[in-house]
Amino acid sequence: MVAWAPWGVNGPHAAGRRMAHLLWIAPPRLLGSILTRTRSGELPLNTTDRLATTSSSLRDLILRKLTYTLGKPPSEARDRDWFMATALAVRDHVVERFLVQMHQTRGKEGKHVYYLSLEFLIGRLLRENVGNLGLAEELRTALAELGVTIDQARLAEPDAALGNGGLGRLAACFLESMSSLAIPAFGYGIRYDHGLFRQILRDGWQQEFPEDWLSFGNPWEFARPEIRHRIGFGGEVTAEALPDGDERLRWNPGEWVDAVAYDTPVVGWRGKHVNVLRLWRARAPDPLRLDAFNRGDHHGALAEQVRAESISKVLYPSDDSPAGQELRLRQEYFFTSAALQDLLRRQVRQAGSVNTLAERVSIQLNDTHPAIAVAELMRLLVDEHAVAWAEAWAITRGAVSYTNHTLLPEALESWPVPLMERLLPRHMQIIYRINAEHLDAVRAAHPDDDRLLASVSLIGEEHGRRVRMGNLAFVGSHHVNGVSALHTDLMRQTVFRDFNTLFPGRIVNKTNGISFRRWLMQCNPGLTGLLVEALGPKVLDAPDILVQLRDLAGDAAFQGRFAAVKRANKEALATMLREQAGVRVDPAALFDVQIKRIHEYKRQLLNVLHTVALYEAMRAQPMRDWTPVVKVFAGKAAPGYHRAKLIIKLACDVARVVNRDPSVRGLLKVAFLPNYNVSAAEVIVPAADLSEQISTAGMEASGTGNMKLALNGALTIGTLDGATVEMAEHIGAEQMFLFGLSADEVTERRASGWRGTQAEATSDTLAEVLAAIGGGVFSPDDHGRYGDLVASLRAEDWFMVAADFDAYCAAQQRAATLYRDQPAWRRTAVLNTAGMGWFSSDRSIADYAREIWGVPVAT
Ligand code: 26V
Repeated sequence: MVAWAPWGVNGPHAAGRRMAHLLWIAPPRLLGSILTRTRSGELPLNTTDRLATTSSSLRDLILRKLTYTLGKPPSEARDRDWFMATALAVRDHVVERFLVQMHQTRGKEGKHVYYLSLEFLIGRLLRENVGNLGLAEELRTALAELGVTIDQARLAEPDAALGNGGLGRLAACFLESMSSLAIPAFGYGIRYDHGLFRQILRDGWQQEFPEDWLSFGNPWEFARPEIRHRIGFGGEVTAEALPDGDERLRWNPGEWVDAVAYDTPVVGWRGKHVNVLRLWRARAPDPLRLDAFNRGDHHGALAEQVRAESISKVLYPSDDSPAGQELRLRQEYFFTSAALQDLLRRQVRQAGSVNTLAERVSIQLNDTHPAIAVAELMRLLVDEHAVAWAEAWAITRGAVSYTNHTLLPEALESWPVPLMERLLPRHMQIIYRINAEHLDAVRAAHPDDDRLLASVSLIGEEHGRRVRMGNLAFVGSHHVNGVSALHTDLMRQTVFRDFNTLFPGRIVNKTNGISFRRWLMQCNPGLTGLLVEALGPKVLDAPDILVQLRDLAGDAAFQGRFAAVKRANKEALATMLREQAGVRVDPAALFDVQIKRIHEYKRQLLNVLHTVALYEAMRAQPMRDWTPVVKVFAGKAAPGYHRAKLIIKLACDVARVVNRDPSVRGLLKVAFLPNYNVSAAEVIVPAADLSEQISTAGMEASGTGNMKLALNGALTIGTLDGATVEMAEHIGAEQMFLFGLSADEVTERRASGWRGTQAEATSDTLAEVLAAIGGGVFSPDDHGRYGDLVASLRAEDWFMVAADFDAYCAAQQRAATLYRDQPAWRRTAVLNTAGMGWFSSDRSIADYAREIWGVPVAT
């Protein structure tokens, strides 16, 4: 008996449909009244008023939602309607928990955490909410009685793709963990009308189309039109003389935009706690200029509205270059200001003044996107709340902390001073003053060190005068953290080297983690059931006991069951690849997956080169005892990142040639799955055998896909980069296929004037692969297509693709060989899962809470 089967397979059945009709004809009696407020304002929380959690009450609630909220009879309902009705019913349960919690904790809440992030990559929420509320079984039965499978409803939910990749998904995992650990927290971000673009591959070329996740409404959110903050832009600063002879500076913005709150409740594991993700939508204070409209100037009448609302229109898909556009700065300031105004209002309401802010709140900046918070909080404290400058600075530095997510110099945000002066004139003054005081202090401690001053200044002079947002965030924070041990070390040695000398101890490490609810329990119920059987239900709450699996790693019976789960998951992925990529694969083959944003430093190109090498070798000797391999690629390229798009095209070109070649039939398949998103990851992650984590060492800050895949029993082929280093420590390096240059070696190579031709000269395989690709073997329609790409590998080879090629192929060889020894492979897979308990985002968040936020955690 599998003790964990929340989303088992139950087909729609005719009896259920008949039942739904009966219920429609005779609507069910309300089971228990919905929570109501008594005259005293207290919630009547006795059990008769609570929503019942039986399957029949859930069924009735869903039917009521379908009927009265959506206005549809079951006979007319489509999958999307069932999803909406189900989500609304589940939301009622979420709200109930929230109200109960409010009732229980009123006045007793401790320090609040505010997580400011321009991105929250949430994906679907139905399964997460149902799973965390513990209602999965009841819901399945309820829907079955209505003639609907849980997957019919679930798959009709659009992904909330309000993020680009790792950084946004981390924010979503962190929110879920904060709720699971019952840490009082708010997520603050932007409610984009359009999230990350939909990717279509047309003849192998990526094309972007807008996605429209809100087009059928969002059942999880609550619009809060009454929660609205004014956000200013432009205008000028005036000085006002005060009676005591001092002067007060006042910002008179030339333009106003309203930020309107939309709240999505975030339920923690076992429904323990509910926090809120508050996303801001931009609205014009005046929806239209009636005078202009009446004059017949219809465009002009709406112009302000269009300008204001463009702020929350669309997520920037930039992952290739820091978005330089003014709109991006407007987005950053917009949501940061709304968040700070919102939390200050709460502070004043609860504590009576802003003075105790730093004791009562912790504001975490997710990368530099909200770094303007440092200046905005100063402005609000000094200009709006009349706090003295020095005290305001102490409050700001006491409340704010900052997470860095990349060291790539080209990714570090900076804004041109003239743009800042035009858009945020008061903030620019504040930044100048912060900088002056900061540089005075540096000068006092290190006289005559102009290099040091230039390096730590908030204003850079390299490409015109620009405000360096990383430096601003650094000086305004009490802690600055990296996201893996290696990344944090490199932060100390490179981008923040001088800051680390000036402020020793300010930089700390907080290795990333992933939500085990989403990335194990929900996406892999088969494996979760097996783990519960083997280790007991405690594993669902205390993932560190996964280490006990080590005792079972050599047990043939356990291995068999572990492998059976993997096999079923691979069959599901095979179906998806057939339907969505048009590629038929054998689930018995080794599934080798690389799923992440397409970027040169992530080196999908290295994987493609190996694919070509393998293909050529198989073709040359088809009768050899090959390990059948399926290469799975998925990921989006930034729309303007031509090289990344070309790499997608190459993967597709190689796929076309390989998949059509009868000489490698049954040996090699290549699939590029279009439109990678969270939901696709939830199918691929449980099905992977081999996880590609092959970034150029020193360039991937952490990675989190590496964790998801290993937790689900994939073996890692990877470089010693990001959190993969720590995974090797927890799992055992001998259970992984590690290869390639270390971060230090990469630095040395680059300094030594390395060229890819040096690798080509010593590797026949590399030479053949480059000749084939460069010569047009995979692009017969355009022989020159990959000329430049190959030339750059032969020349600078910045990402060390040529340099690492042979080592990578050798590691691939080791993986293929091990796969042929299934007991050994399975044992290693079990050991990978066993070593991953530490990588729960609950552990990450508990570390933030204790060491950065000063918030107690009950564990
Ligand atoms: C931005 C840019 C812009 C300029 C050119 C290259 C480049 C490369 C990456 C980025 C994204 C930077 C922020 C980010 O998403 N970092 C990711 O954060 C994850 C969560 O901490 C972490 O796991 C990934 O390793 C890291 O790339």
